[in-house]
Amino acid sequence: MLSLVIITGLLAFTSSKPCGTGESHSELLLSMNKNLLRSLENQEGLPNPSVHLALRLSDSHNLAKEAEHLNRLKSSLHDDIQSSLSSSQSVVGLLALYTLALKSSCHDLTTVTFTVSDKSETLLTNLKNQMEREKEHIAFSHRPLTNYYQYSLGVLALCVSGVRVNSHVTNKLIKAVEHEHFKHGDTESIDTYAVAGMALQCVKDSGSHVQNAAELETAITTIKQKLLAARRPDGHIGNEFSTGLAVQALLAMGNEVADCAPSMKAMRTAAENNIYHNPMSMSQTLPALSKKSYLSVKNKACLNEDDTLVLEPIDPVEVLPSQTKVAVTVEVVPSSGEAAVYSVNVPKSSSLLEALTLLQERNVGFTFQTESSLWGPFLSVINGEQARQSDRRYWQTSSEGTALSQGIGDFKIVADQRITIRNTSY
Ligand code: B12
Repeated sequence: MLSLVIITGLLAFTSSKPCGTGESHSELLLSMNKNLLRSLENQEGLPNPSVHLALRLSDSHNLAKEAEHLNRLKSSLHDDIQSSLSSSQSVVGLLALYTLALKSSCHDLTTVTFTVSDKSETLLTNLKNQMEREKEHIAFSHRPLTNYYQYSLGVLALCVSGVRVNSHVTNKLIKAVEHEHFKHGDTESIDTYAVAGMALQCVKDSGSHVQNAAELETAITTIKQKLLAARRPDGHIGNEFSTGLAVQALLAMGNEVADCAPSMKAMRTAAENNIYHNPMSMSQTLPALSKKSYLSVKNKACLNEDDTLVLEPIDPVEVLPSQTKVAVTVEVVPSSGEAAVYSVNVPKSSSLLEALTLLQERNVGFTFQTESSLWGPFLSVINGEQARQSDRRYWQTSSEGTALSQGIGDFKIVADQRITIRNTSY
């Protein structure tokens, strides 16, 4: 009897503070949800459809702010995609995220159109056309025009919107899983396996892919195995930034992911340590922590939604640069292979972007340029040399032989460090 009382007591304790974490699970979800909502206010550049999607998949809402953001997506993001389509650029990933964002707000997708070559067609028709181009590019050169992550997002967005995905399009994704074509630089892209898993699960559930049902099933099983095998000792799947998508995929594919599962614990710890301060990483992680996946967009009804999420005003805190300086050595390896080395002292905890900016201002022959993206500034040109995505090249950042897991805007320099930036093919 006594042992029963103890066990019941312990169960009650663990359900309020799951797995012995400091903050309760629901408090953490609420604080991430608020941070994500707050990110809309500080957003520079385009409104972010991935952030919108995550806000809409949450249990708590601020419906007025979400409606306002939806309008910004329908104007600014829409115009940006329109101009990319007009200049024949491949924007399948952005189109797919835009579709998912609109669908998550239960917006009537048939009312959203783009005009290409004087012809006005719906968002979904444009997405389908973009997917056809991607598919033909794969047939021709074994790679999509963009990447398999975006190709998977395209399949997912069409499928959750109730569009029957062309079986040739799905087959190309199945083949890519079979041939292990999902790479991020020189490592496996767990993020891509995860999105492909959600996309293929959706196709399976829709019952439309009847011809090659066995191959589809094999691909889904392979993805599950890949994700489970990519689990690190600390519980993350791939790395801190792919775990959210990986857990979403496992949930979508019918796996049980308990609150106390190592991957959930790992994400909670990372969230508590403010690893997910980039709104994009928060947007991919929060749904997983609330045990939702992008697949849930399919049946979203937007009825009787909670409207209690309010942002308390916060006093702006001025962060003064640290008095302590750290030495940064930047080694640039262009495509010629002739390395150049630069050094600069920066306040401790400066971002790599701040360090590179300081270095550029010194006029020591180092220059750089960035392109904006949903993740923040993407390093595109160094010393006048562009690493072009169209040539399958990029400026890879690494330290001590290990690729940095964050971009130049987020990576903080806390001790003397040597950073290598190499023009690399992928
Ligand atoms: C494909 C991809 C790449 C490709 C992009 C080119 C291409 N056309 O395929 C390549 C291999 C070049 C690449 C490079 C890098 N990547 Co990358 N990439 C991705 C991936 C798998 C998909 C991105 C995508 O297409 N999104 C869909 C479209 C609609 O969104 P988008 O924002 O418009 O997409 C563009 C940007 O995301 C940009 N991009 C890609 N990676 C990164 C990373 C950063 C930090 C930034 C600012 C931009 C950026 O390229 C995309 C295509 O143009 C994501 C996975 C994820 N979870 O998002 C990782 C991801 C975004 N990458 C990541 C990282 C760390 C990098 C690198 C910093 C690695 C390194 N040490 O060099 C570099 C960027 C260095 C630089 N020059 O600034 C991390 C970012 C984590 C974080 N907290 O910042 C992710 C989340 C992977 C992961 N789980 O670790 N990447």
